[in-house]
Amino acid sequence: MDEAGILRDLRAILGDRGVVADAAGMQPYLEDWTDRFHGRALAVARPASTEEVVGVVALAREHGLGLVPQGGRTSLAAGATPDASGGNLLLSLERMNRILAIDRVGLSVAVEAGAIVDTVRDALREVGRDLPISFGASGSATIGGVAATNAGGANVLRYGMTGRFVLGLEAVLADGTVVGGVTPLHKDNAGLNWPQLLVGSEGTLGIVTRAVLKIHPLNGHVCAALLSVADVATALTLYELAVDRVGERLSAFELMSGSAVRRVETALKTASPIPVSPWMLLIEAASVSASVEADFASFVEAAMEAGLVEDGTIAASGEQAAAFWRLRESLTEAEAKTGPSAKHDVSVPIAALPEFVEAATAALAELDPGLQPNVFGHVGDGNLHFNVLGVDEATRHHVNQSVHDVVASFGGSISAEHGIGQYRLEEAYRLLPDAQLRLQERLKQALDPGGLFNPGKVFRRRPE
Ligand code: 2HG
Ligand code: ZN
Repeated sequence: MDEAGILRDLRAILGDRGVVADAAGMQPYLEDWTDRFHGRALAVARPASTEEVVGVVALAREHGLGLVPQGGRTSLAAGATPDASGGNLLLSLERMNRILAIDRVGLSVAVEAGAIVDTVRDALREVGRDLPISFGASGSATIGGVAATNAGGANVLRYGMTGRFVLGLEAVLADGTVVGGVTPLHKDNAGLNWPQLLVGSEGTLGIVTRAVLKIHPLNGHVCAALLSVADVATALTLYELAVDRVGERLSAFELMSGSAVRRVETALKTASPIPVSPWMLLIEAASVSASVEADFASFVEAAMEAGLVEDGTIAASGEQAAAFWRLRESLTEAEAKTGPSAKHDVSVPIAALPEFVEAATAALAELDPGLQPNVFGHVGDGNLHFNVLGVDEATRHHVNQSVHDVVASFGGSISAEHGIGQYRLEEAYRLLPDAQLRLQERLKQALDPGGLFNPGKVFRRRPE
């Protein structure tokens, strides 16, 4: 069938509101956040229900069209951007954005996949509950997107990755089957834990249409400190002290290089609340009990007495804490403002962080002494964004390879939280163990033999 016929059938399934096919309307759906990948597509399908998703999947299967699912389009791995062929359909879940049920006692929330993370979190906070999935893009990212990509963020050291929140999913498979649902069961060992197979699959194995997530008590007492330390080794000593003194109430332990913070000051005209030093830490603890405040203050005092901290302050108000977080969450935007960069989202064993930073810095200097790293990340997860400035798409592969080779020498991961998408596809096939790649290919073959879902992401395309 020709393009016009496919669009006619799509409109019959979704109605006019459910289809965007004009160039201007489609534009925002075709670009990735970093502005590095630009794709083309036949149309954007915007279903309003699971049944409509089933209809779109059937249409795509019938015509051999790739289907690229999209949430908030904030992927840093171009996981939701179509390729340049123009032969794919985009599947935006943005109209499926309802909060279906909040269970205060049962500690769960059921939502449609297109619900925005912040919207769900705000609704929960109104009733004294919380969804501590915390990262800069949470105002656009959707629950379906963060579940399908197993998104990370600043609270992972305490609550785990998004997959840890997932109690259940509803999903549409490539053959049109609707599997699962949103009954809030905290325990369910009846068979395989299949929802976790879709977690982190980046839309390549099924389309998440609904989710039921575990929620947490809203911590009424939150403490934040912005501290400067001389080096990464000292940051690690401080982390150990925080674990001892603050325990399970520690909710964030974020590292920022001084040069990354300076970039926020210059590119975004936002001043750092404390003088910029070689390395800075944003540390947070939270609890339902006020006792966390005294314990946090005594931890910071002990750190200062031990000479681990060069300068710093504990936030005296919620506004000051918010200013600390604004600085932290502006690092990505400030980096983007300075031009194209080679992104690295790596993890190594936590104790190896200082040695890794040294080795990766040395490897870059050897490759090209002019290369400038822009480093920040999540100490408690052993996860650093060891990004490199001024590297465009034509040359970034050498830089990626050089940093990833260092990561591999530490037994680390080339993606701690952002995923493979299309950005890291070649590096995944270069560095992931063969046994893992073969297992992944077998799962893909079993669930999506026609290669319908998110072609060219996570999995290499099969030869025609
Ligand atoms: C963060 O930690 C995000 O702020 C984005 O994961 C990291 O911009 C990046 O590379
Ligand atoms: Zn991160």
